[in-house]
Amino acid sequence: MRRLNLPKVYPITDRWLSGLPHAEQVARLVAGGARLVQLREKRLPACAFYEEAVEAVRIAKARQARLIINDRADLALAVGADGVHLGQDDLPPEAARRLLGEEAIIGFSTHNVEQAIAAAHLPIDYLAIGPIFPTSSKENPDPVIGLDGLRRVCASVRKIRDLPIVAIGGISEENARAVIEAGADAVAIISALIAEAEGIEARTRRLIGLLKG
Ligand code: TZP
Ligand code: MG
Repeated sequence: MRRLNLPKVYPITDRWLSGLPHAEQVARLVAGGARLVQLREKRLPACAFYEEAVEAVRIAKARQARLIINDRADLALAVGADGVHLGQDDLPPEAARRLLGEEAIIGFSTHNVEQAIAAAHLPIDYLAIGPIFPTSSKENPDPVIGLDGLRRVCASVRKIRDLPIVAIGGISEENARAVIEAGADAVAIISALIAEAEGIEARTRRLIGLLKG
């Protein structure tokens, strides 16, 4: 299987935190240089999310950025997104792979070493691990694993397979470099980029600059 070339900064949208439609968040994130964005929506009805996702895909494609849909392989397929991000309780990655095909990007959330080891055997393109630090962007988050937990996950997964690892949870300008130095290929971020509608583009550009090289 090919190895996904992940940009170091992987922003995730949140309509309720930012107060902006998903497509507008994507427009600001890609204007700031984001190359891969995830749409994360837990409340809107599918028909409303679909409309926003169609527009978000259009904006991302115009800037050669890739777009991933959280939770819903059916929506990812319907809107022509680049892939889907699945959690432990979503459609199994094998089923999403059958639905979306070999070219689709499939990401998978894990929360501890045991889940990460199991995930390394799945047909996925990247593994997400977290929360690394405390977060208030997720309801009922799993226990924080810290940088030591991240190091343990990276070491365990890489014994099995060269699978890109995305760290998530409480990551900000202040700690992002330490997260990459602990072994993550990328940082997935909600609040530190989009919690305030004003300045999304500038914050994205700054973070990408901070992690360059
Ligand atoms: N999964 C683990 S932590 C988290 C998710 C979706 C929330 C990350 O948001 P933030 O604001 O970057 O901590
Ligand atoms: Mg999910």
